Amino acid sequence: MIDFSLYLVTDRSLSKGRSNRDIVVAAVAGGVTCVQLREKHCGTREFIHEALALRPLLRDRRIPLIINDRLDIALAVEADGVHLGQSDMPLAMARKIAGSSLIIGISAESTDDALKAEQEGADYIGISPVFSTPTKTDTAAPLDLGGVNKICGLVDIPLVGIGGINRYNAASVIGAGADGVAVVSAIVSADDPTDATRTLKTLVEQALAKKG
Ligand code: TZP
Ligand code: MG
Repeated sequence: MIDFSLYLVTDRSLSKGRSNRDIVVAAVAGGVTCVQLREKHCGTREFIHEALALRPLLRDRRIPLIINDRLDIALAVEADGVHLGQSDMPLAMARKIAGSSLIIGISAESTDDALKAEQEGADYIGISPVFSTPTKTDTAAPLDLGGVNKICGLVDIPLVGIGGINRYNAASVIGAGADGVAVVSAIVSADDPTDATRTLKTLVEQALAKKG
């Protein structure tokens, strides 16, 4: 079973000058369980360079490395998975190319998106945005906890909430039914990313334990 409970999504533009590697090393020390490399503004060669910088340190700790958007890069760097949005390569095509061993995660902004992703064989779903967030603005309206709860009741594969999640609301997202929380700024922009990760980890573990 892959542990998606505390899922870090990188963003170099929010990391206050620290590298992806700096942030990931710190988050690993704090107990992050999954890392997605998300690069929206660089070329292919640089994206590969960033992925290769993270791969050994995550592999040694058996923490999955997921590549955002780019199946070709995920395969080329032998990452553990790829995360695809609704306008990226269709899941069926990605699965055909990648085979069954690559983790494929899908972004869903609605119940229909989530059900379709599950039917088509996604390994997990990122439901978003849970809350409004300045980190990503081209999103649907926030699902809020009610929307998270509804989708979680209909889908059996792992569901991770993303969007506006922080130490003050992470437990409520798990309480609403999510298997994990994915965060960008709550870790990437923290003055002490290890401490921020540790705090989130405790909250998420407690909330998961409560559900039994
Ligand atoms: N996808 C949906 S919302 C989002 C992404 C990448 C951004 C989440 O960022 P933050 O800072 O955790 O709100
Ligand atoms: Mg995408």
